[in-house]
Amino acid sequence: MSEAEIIQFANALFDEVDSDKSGTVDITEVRAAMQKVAQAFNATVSEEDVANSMKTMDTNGDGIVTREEFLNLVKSSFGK
Ligand SMILES: [Ca+2]
Repeated sequence: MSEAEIIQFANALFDEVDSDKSGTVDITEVRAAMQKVAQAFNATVSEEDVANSMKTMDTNGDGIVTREEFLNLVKSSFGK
């Protein structure tokens, strides 16, 4: 994937997780998204899993994940 494709992918993913379209993702939305994915695999998500994911994405630790934080995470995970 090129960087432009990665950004496009990350933006689409963020929009899906940001179910109330507030422009930020909070722990409720992270939990809902993770549960949706887990259900598809017939797995369960613990509060610890949710908290860990939140900690990874919320790089400045203010309790919400901005689009910028999310894009940076995806870029550092899949980019160069
Ligand atoms: Ca944050």
